[in-house]
Amino acid sequence: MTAPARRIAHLDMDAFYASVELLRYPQLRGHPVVIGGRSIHQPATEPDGSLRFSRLRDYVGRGVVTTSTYEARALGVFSAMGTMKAAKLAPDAILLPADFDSYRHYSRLFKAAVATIAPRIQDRGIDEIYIDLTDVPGETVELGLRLKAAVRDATGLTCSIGITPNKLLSKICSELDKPDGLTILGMEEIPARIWPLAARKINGIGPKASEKLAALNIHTIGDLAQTDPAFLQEHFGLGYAEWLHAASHGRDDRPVETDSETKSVSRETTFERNLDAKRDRAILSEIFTDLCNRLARDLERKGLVSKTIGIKLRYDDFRCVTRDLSLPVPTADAAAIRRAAGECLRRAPLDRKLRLLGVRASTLLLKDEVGEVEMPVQGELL
Ligand code: TTP
Ligand code: MG
Ligand code: MG
Repeated sequence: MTAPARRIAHLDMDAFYASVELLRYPQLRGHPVVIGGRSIHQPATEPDGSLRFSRLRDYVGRGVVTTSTYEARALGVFSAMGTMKAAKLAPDAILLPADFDSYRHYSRLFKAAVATIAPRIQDRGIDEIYIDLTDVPGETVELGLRLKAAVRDATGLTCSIGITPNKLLSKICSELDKPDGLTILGMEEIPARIWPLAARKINGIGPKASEKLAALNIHTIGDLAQTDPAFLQEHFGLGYAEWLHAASHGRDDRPVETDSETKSVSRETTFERNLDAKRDRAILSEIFTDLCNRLARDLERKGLVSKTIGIKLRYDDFRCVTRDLSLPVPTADAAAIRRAAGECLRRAPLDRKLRLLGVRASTLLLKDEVGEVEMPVQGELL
């Protein structure tokens, strides 16, 4: 019943904006360089044709550092630091203004290069993507090296990649060996390699949550994994506590959502106590209908209709199953969603207690694009 192991990569470009600038000004390679100036910090051409670069010490103003090369980071200069504060740490660092058109250009180039090797890509911003490598043939290490080489050939830039069974772990791992890194990790390596890391390394544990965790004496991901979920629930509420617990054990079943397949909309809920499909039938049914109603409202609000309705169940042993059903007619109707989800539920094993129930609508279309759909007669619905 457990899904076969996936192979998911997270790829993030190294010091992205700064590295693009180094392509234009290769003479700056090896120097501390900071992006964050204004147009007056554009390099000036001297009468002899050479370029005169601004230095961080020339900066006056209230701006922040956008990013910096690893040489500047060695001096303590990082993204989001006040530029004048950075100037105290690294007065001789070169300062350049940002050129977003170039960054977008190189962003498109590196993503296209990856797509020639692995087409299932989810955009995660200008300099990072998730890649589903599950069905791409080849050894994991070789695939990782091929991806890096393709990015380098297409752009002249380096990136760092994490490859693990899910997005959560891969996002953590792409950072572990930056720059120019490749980190491959299996679930069995979580205690040794993930648990020693600070809790805030988990994407989804922000500054507020990590501060709150620290106050509870939970500092590392391992501390979190060892914490009783009931204790977490007292302090963070059920849903987030449950997610914290799963994340600390490296569990994450989110799919890589490519742009070509329209993304999905989903609603899920973790029960206050585990529910039995038979004995708690009434309450389960009520929760189920409520989820479908909310999902229908989400679709309505976004002007979407869905052709695929799915459910997700998590059992008391934390295993998950999903089931889905294609509809003959795309819908955003709560009753139709409830019927389809009910059909999915009948196809799922219900012999264990349930901790979580979710409903998902995918294969989404804009309602306006679908236009008037002729309703099939009742018999054709089945
Ligand atoms: P990041 O991938 O976070 O950083 P990076 O690529 O510069 O460095 P790293 O090697 O650690 O990945 O962000 C990508 C780009 O997004 C970065 O080059 C500049 C921009 N950015 C901001 O504009 N503001 C910020 O606070 C951060 C963190 C990044
Ligand atoms: Mg980056
Ligand atoms: Mg990034």
